[in-house]
Amino acid sequence: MYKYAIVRDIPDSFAQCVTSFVSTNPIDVALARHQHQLYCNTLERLGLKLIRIEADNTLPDCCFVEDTAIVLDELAIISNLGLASRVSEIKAMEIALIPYKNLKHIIPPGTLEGGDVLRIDKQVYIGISARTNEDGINQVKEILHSLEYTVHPIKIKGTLHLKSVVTYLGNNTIILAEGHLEDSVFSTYEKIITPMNEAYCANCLLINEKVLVPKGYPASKSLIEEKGFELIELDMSEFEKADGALTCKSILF
Ligand code: CIR
Repeated sequence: MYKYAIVRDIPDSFAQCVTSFVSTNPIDVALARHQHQLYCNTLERLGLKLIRIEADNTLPDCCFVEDTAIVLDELAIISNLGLASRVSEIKAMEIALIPYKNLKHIIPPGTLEGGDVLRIDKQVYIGISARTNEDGINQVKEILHSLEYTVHPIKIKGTLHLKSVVTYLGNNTIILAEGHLEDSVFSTYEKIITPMNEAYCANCLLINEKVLVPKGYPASKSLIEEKGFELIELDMSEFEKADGALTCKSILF
């Protein structure tokens, strides 16, 4: 069961974040703040105590805290983000985690972003992406070796992070967007495959037996419900425009 969620407020500069999203409809920062508040309220309603980090207007992507650390029961690993404009985001995360965890660090030339890290019990799947390199993954392996975690590097294609296309729902079941991973990966799990036009719904957030899903993906929602999961829908429109999804906006432990 998770007890804490680290979240970070939305900076005034959020509309200048890095994104591959092409749209004539720019990010509405006020709406993003409203959606983020509902997200935070939902985490609290699910029993989590929020650890809230202030926004930094010089870091437009700073609300995507997931990328800045991997937090496990035994320790936390502070990332070295793969995008220069985001590297300083780790400072506030270190300060937030110091009271709770022993900290380790990924150091250059290794890079790692938490969005590439999917942990399921003692299995740690890490996407090799434009943001996370093999050196970074090897450093995680070293750090976790004595703690009996198994690290699995995974080649991904056509997506920002591993967790943009696959997340864990509980009950040995993953949700996955087709076409970004080799078929043999995750063969031991039950799979829910999102329809092609609903790939964004492959990022869901499991919190204490409830599954948060982005609003507006009805086919995926039905598939998840058919498997018996309890869902909570949240509007993520302004974060989707920023290439961000549900897991990106918190670190749970
Ligand atoms: C970025 O490109 O770095 C941000 N705009 C989005 C990061 C999303 N984070 C995540 O998937 N864990």
